[in-house]
Amino acid sequence: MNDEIVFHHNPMSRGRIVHLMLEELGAPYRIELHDFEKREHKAPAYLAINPMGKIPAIEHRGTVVTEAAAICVYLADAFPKARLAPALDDPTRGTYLRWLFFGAGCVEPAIMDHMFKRPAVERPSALGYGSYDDTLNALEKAVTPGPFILGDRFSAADVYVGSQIGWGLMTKSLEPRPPFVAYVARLGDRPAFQRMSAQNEALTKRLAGAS
Ligand SMILES: N[C@@H](CCC(=O)N[C@@H](CS)C(=O)NCC(=O)O)C(=O)O
Repeated sequence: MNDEIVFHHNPMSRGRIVHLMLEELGAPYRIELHDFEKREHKAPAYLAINPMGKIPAIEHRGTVVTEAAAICVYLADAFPKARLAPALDDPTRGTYLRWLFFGAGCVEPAIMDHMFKRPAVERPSALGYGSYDDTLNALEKAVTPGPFILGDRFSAADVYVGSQIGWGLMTKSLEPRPPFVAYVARLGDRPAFQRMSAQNEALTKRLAGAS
């Protein structure tokens, strides 16, 4: 069986989350770069892979996976030797899934609405994330006391939630609360993070040279 992962990527995108996951995983992967300027992500060949025309996506063992959080969960399970997910019968899997889904379902829309200054809605209780403040207070609990979401054990939940916190701090869409800043600094010290950053710097230059 061909076990290579095909990774559809753009270095200025949520593809960085998956790139970090792949570097943490240590599994073989090949990057298919999509130039946003050239609208390569909206070409029919890519729309056949991801009808949303969005990055990231992966192809692995004949299956397409899209959605950064789903890709992280999928890869952690597909490559258990990397120990990036608790086993199915490990109770901490509940905590792991809880914060991964919270990241995708609550943190992401909360910080996006905040960044775009979307007007307040009539019934915030109908929003899955409720309010920006409640979301941040819960998120703070996820990374406290740390060092990781599962305590001493680093997991794919840190890859996903940590990437969102890092992006939120960088874009100032997330309040720079000390636990967030300290958590992101810890993740940034990891060799996989440093490899991912260096590779994306080079990929960004390559795309700039090609446009
Ligand atoms: N829900 C998707 C969002 C993916 C997404 O929005 N990707 C952006 C880049 S960060 C994109 O491809 N934008 C290009 C476009 O929509 O034209 C995920 O979590 O993977």
